[in-house]
Amino acid sequence: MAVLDILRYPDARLHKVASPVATVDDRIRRLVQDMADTMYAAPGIGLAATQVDVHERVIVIDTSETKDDLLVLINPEIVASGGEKKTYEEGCLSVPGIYDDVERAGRITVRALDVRGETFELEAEGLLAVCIQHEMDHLQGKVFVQYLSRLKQSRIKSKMAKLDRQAA
Ligand code: K1U
Ligand code: ZN
Repeated sequence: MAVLDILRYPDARLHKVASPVATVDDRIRRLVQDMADTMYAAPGIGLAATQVDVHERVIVIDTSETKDDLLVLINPEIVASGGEKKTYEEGCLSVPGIYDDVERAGRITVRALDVRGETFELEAEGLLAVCIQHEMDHLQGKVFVQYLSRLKQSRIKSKMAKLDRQAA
């Protein structure tokens, strides 16, 4: 078990764009395992490789109550989105203690590779759809607070800096 360090906003590395995984091999499977360990330990319901300073398109998610339903998305792409737009109060392990409303597509279809390198498609709605879109934003270098007003973003940066000073 390896619990990795999670980058904290406003770390500039959270804004790097992740590259596609070339081959799903043992290195990627080890990364997936470490990311799952990190997500469950946090605890959280999702984690993107960007958040652990690995800039490849890998996501882990588990929105189950029982925390035994790991979803791994490698090189995910949204191939369809629709439904009524939904607003959800989001949080982020890279912005601890901050929760705010974000509006996103209510239903999506995502295509990705699994840990065996096989392609699959998944239709999602509700919290799973929110979480997939949030994690895919991370792979594009976007943190959910960037949907908020400049004033809120500035206040959040000040709050994070204060927390970092207190922890030092
Ligand atoms: O990307 C991340 O930092 C993970 C994030 C995922 C997420 C949460 C809510 C809406 C969209 C995306 C989190 O897991 S924040 C923590 C959290 O939501 C949670 C933690 C423990 C139990 C239940 C939820
Ligand atoms: Zn996040």
